[in-house]
Amino acid sequence: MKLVVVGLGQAGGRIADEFARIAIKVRQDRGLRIVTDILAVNTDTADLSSLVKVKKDQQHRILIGGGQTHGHGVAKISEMGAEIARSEKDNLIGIVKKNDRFYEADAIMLLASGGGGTGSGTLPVVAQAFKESFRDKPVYAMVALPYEHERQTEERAVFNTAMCLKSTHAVTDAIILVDNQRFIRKAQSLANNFQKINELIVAPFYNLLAAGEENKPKYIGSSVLDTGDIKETLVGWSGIGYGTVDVDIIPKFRGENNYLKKNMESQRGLYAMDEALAEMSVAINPVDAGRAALLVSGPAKEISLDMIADLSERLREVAPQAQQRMGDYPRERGVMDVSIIMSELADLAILRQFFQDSKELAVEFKERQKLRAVKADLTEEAARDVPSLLE
Ligand SMILES: Nc1nc2c(ncn2[C@@H]2O[C@H](COP(=O)(O)OP(=O)(O)OP(=O)(O)O)[C@@H](O)[C@H]2O)c(=O)[nH]1
Ligand SMILES: [Mg+2]
Repeated sequence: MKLVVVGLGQAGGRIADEFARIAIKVRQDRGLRIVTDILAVNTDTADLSSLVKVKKDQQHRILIGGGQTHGHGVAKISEMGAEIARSEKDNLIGIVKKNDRFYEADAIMLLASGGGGTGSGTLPVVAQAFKESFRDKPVYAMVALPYEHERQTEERAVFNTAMCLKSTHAVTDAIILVDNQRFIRKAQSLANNFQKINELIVAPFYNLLAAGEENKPKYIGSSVLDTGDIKETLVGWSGIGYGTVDVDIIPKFRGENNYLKKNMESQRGLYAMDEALAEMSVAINPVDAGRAALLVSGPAKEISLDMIADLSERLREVAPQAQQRMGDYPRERGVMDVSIIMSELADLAILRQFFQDSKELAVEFKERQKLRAVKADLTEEAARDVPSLLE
């Protein structure tokens, strides 16, 4: 599967940079193309110039709203991000279309954080514009949710995220939620280590995108998870997960007992699968997923039909209502890994929390505004009889 990747705002740009890094790696290591173009769009010049892998020209690092923000961002005011995007969307559509390989792209992936102003504000507007212009390509969004401490202390982060999610959901084919907080559960040292977090966020896409592009027969699995399968899976609220296990961690069974041998082979896949499920990008209840896709990749001799059947059965157990798609990709060396997409999630506690909190904030913001207006009136009233020096 080949994507056009567009990163919006700082987080979006940095995650796009990570997509660029893995795309280069897939090209070098496997001779495959998983992206047709990667763009970073921002209101902030410094953010754009800090990127590493996204091409450096103005058709790839795109400054928007220069007239309003003078290249310094929108300071978390997502309404301003949205307004800037409205006046720049035709320009962005033009840039995306101009790429020679655009016709090869299977879908568009937009990336942003929910908590800032540029990414969260531009995301829904750009998504809607792309959706209307590129009718044959699904538009997906990936949104990085603010850390717990940001949710507690930065009202704007909560409010922006809620507005962004609500609006983006209305105009995209799927939204992949990525909760920053979940990536620091294991290692607190990851807090604010965005590069490492972004690597973890993008990791599942390496094999998920490459599997369907593979053309050498020896790397084509017994069941291929191709572009069509991913498009059929990615619908509505979604999460992704990735787990990996060293193939040597469970030694190869050398005895005669076939049953035991098969069982031990499956253990590796199941181990990686359990990790992928535990490490989903957002807390989900898999029972509630309407669609699920699983890709297992490992050395060819480690992947057996029995193992795939065991993984499929486990997936059925954890996500009994999901339309299931499975694939194997005999490509990795030394490790076995499992990438999972859970989609069409109907019941996400974290979403309800954002919407609920921001509903309360909206009321509070209005109250504060009223209070400010009253105070301003009182001040004006008090100043009425003071002579002015102006004519
Ligand atoms: N996953 C991830 N999250 C990030 C990254 N950088 C910032 N964030 C999160 O994104 C939110 C801040 O949004 P930014 O993306 O910096 O904001 P922006 O879109 O550039 O908008 P403005 O700076 O307000 O113009 C916070 O919740 C951060 O925790 C990143 O590289 N990766
Ligand atoms: Mg910024």
